[in-house]
Amino acid sequence: MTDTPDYTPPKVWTWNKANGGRFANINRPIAGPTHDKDLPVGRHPLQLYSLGTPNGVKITIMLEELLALGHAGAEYDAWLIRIGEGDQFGSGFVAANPNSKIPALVDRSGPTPIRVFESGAILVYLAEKFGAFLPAESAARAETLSWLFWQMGSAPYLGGGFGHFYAYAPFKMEYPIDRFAMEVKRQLDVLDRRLAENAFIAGPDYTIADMAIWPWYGGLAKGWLYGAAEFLDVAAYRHVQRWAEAIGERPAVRRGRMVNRVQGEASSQLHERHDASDFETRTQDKLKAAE
Ligand SMILES: N[C@@H](CCC(=O)N[C@@H](CS)C(=O)NCC(=O)O)C(=O)O
Repeated sequence: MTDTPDYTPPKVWTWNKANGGRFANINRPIAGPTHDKDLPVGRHPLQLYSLGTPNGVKITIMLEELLALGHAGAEYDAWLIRIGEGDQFGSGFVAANPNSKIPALVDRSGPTPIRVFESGAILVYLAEKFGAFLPAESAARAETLSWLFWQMGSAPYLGGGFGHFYAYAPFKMEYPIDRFAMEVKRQLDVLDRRLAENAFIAGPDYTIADMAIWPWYGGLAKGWLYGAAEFLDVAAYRHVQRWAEAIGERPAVRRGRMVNRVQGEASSQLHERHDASDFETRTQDKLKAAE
């Protein structure tokens, strides 16, 4: 250990707004809206309110995969929620997700809008609605849901634990980085062993479990998260690498990654998506820029 423990917690915790970490401006110890703001509504049955983070990308991948399969009912409007600017605390967003986190989906295809929040719940909702990417047979379904819930329980150790202390905390602390690096490497090994024997996470078929796990652990394997590829020696997880590469090449995954994305090359960002042709416009912009 190189850092000296010099903090004694007070009897009662109080909100110290200036804790210095990245995202300190949006972290608060209370729920509920901070301001009145209705959510926009587009022309499609499904309205997605999100941002191109790993949790947001799960849903845009699923929607693009459904559309690629020919499910016209999966047409969607994707609206940008800028969490760094506090959009998740607007009254309309809180009505869609009382937990104030992206992604949130509103299904307006029936007489009464249905809200769905939590990315895992949204994936299951869409899989059941369209009868796709979640096997009907009992054993395969149980395996898929087990891995989906594995992701929901595991990723906070990767993002909120490892990623926060390695990349976002105001200074480096050996204890939490060590603790969460150990856990994340264990999780990568869980996936690597599974993928050594299976093409996809739940077995021979591509499912919502892959769509949930790939943006986090596939992104980590590809070196997209936290600048930690070397530190975690992600290249050593050969089967995760093979799977991450194969999924990343799917056209629907490429499209899904662009939606609500506000980082990276301008040509990789489609801030809002309201029509399939929005991607083509982006591609044309890219070709023009290359001229
Ligand atoms: N368990 C949630 C996690 C969602 C989540 O953490 N979303 C983050 C972005 S990836 C967010 O909206 N953060 C805003 C905030 O914490 O205020 C899910 O999977 O949907």
